[in-house]
Amino acid sequence: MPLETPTRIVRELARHGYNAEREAVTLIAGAADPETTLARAIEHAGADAFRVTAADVRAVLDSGPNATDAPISASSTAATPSDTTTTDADALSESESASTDRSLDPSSSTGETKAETTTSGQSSPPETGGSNSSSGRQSDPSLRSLSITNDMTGQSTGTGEYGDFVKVFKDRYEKLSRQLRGRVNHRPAEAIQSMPGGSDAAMVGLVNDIRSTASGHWLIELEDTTGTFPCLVMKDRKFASAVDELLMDECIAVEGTLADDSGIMFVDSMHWPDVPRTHKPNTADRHVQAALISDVHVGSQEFMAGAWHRFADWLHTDAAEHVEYILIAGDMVEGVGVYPNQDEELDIVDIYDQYEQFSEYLKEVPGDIEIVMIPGNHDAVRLAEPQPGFDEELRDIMSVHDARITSNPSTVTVEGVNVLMYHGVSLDEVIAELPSESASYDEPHKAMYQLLKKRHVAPQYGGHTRLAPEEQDYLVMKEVPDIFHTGHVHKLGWGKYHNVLAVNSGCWQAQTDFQKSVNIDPDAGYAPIVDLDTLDMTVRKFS
Ligand code: D5M
Ligand code: FE
Ligand code: ZN
Repeated sequence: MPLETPTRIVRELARHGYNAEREAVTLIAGAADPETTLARAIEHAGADAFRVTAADVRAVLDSGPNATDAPISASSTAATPSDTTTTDADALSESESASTDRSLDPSSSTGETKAETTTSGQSSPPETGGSNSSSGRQSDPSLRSLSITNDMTGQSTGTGEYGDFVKVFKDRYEKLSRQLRGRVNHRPAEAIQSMPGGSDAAMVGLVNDIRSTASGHWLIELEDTTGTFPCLVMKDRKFASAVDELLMDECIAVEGTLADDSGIMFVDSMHWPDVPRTHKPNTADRHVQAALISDVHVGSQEFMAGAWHRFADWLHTDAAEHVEYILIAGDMVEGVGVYPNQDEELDIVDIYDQYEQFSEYLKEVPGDIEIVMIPGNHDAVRLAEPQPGFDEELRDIMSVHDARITSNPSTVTVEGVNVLMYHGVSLDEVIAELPSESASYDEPHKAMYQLLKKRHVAPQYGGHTRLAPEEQDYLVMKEVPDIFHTGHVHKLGWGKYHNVLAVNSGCWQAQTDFQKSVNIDPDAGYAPIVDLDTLDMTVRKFS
């Protein structure tokens, strides 16, 4: 099989158990005889290496029997990578229209693709290989910075007993009430109960109950660590519509006046922990990009291998030279037994085989790209959130790319930019419970705005999202992220909320029978690419 595309080369290397530097792949693609060059580069790398480097390929090209042909062949075959980028260019131009079409919030997305010319930086003749260092395709790993906070893998202490629930809600209250304390002069529920009738009062609490009264007003019961207190929002108040956006167990503050008998508070204002409007996001101090993807669903009959190959191919081109990170927000594989009758649509029935296959697809990604992964509801970790990162056996299977594996949710700081990664199961609930203007499958980023406002990735306990009580509430957004990245709903949507870039990244799985039956039309085969120095976003289409 001719090795005319980077993906083919990467796959061939992977078949031999090797990962590859991007530049190595480019050099092989540009060689007169890619097959031989590849075989000899593998030999040069040696059996103990796990990566074929550009130096290996150069050594082969410089020293081989065809060495004298090399400059000619390199320049004459410079067309090879350019040919392959024609395909990429198609993808790019598609993505240009896609990104413009999909600019749900044009002010926050550039809608502009930054395709490099396909000739720049490619295929320097091997003997001048040193000059390749000027090619932008070479990234300098020493410039990178990546750290993870809030990883709870191995920290789970929950036993599911009553005491754990008390602890986790107490911690939630502590963390979120702190965000509200400076804004209202609140008193504990217990103290409010004994205040004189008619007093002004304020309370911070978790929403314990929401009921509409016979006359159409809203009765919200708030709970703090001392007790509960009923708060009445009259239907004609301007902020009454905000009650429609409330979820159980979220933390809010109210200010108002007590009734004559001090048995209820008439609410005059409501407050959320929220993201300050003045939030100034951190940005990288060099031009570097991250691809935000999720929901790969390898093992499903609907997994879009072709789109994935095109994405991987593109990553090997100059246009992707600044993509140094890929953040994957869960659902690496389709899993087994996740939904009823799911097995009828499985391509790979064994969960470990699914991860093996996922690992094969990961190998197509240039070896120098840093990958961070969190699990989702289809992955083989506990379903209840927070979900710990993959266990040793799965890490071992996926070790090929040395990806960082962390819990769902986690905050990943990339070049100074705080990216909150969360798979997104609670989005189904936010979309189901809130009015469609506030959250819908067509505008998943708006559902994300609600979570940012509530400063919690999955507020509601006991509903569709399963939560596991732990010593602390890992699902609280203690710090304001600069980027909030989710997946799960398989819809692409992005926008800015108080300067935080919210991105729901679509999927790599075509519509399933279930999705057809409920009219979910997934956005499959897109890769949102974020400039970490500006937080501008470009969407590239590979499907
Ligand atoms: O789910 C992708 C999206 O589709 C997410 O919004 C849930 C929804 N979904 C998919 N299959 C089902 C079934 N069988 N029941 C309910 N909801 C479903 P993901 O879990 O990421 O595949
Ligand atoms: Fe999914
Ligand atoms: Zn999911």
